[in-house]
Amino acid sequence: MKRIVILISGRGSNMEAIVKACAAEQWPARIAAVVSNRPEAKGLEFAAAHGIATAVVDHKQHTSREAFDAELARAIDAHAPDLVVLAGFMRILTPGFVEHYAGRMINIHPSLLPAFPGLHTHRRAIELGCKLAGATVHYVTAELDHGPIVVQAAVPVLPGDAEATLSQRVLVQEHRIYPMAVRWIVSDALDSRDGVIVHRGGEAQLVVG
Ligand code: NHR
Ligand code: GAR
Repeated sequence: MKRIVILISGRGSNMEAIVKACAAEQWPARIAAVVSNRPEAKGLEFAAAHGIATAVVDHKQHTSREAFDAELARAIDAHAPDLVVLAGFMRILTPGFVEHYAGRMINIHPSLLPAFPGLHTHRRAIELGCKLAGATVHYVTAELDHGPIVVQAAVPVLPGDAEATLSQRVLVQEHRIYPMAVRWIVSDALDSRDGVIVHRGGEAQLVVG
């Protein structure tokens, strides 16, 4: 059984989708803990209600990113994870922290990377008149939103879209591709070829919503 620790900062709907898929599809894995940097994160309630261990490491209680990351790593490593899943986790992580979890930490980013790394992806896509938007699951590297891509989902940007309508359309697809990506990893279905992640069985690593 692979052990998964999920990091959240807020609502936790992606975490919820992963918890539910893990149970429904009987993955060879368990969600060992959910950790938040915000004590008020809504997702903590869902995790606790499902019998999952929760922890809070409040970034506001730490004077530097290094000190916060050290405490965060302690909370995570208490659960000996095989995989760390960033699910709406909103703190940039230091290179030392990323190195400690190299090859076993993934993130979902709400854009079609390499377009729009960083924040406010949907607003920026609308402002620039993009016709296609989406989300990307990628391995986390020290460079923000730049790690090897596991799977992407694409959705149209529709006339009249606002940040709220576009982000909702993308979120529906996030809830499809993030559980899929985690399932692939815990069942050892992925391979790295020249730095590119490929599904050994040839399953599509693109979802079009
Ligand atoms: N850390 C590293 N080193 N590499 C990545 O690829 C990371 C990461 C930490 C988080 C998620 C990412 C996203 O999917 C992620 C990927 C937060 C920010 C940010 O600017 C940017 C990207 C992501 C997450 N955070 C502000 C900060 O100062 C705080 C913003 C807030 O609290 O609302 O850390 O988009
Ligand atoms: C998701 O859309 C996720 O892609 C995005 O925040 C939302 C979290 O929702 N992540 C980031 O913007 C990371 N910077 P959730 O808490 O309901 O999963």
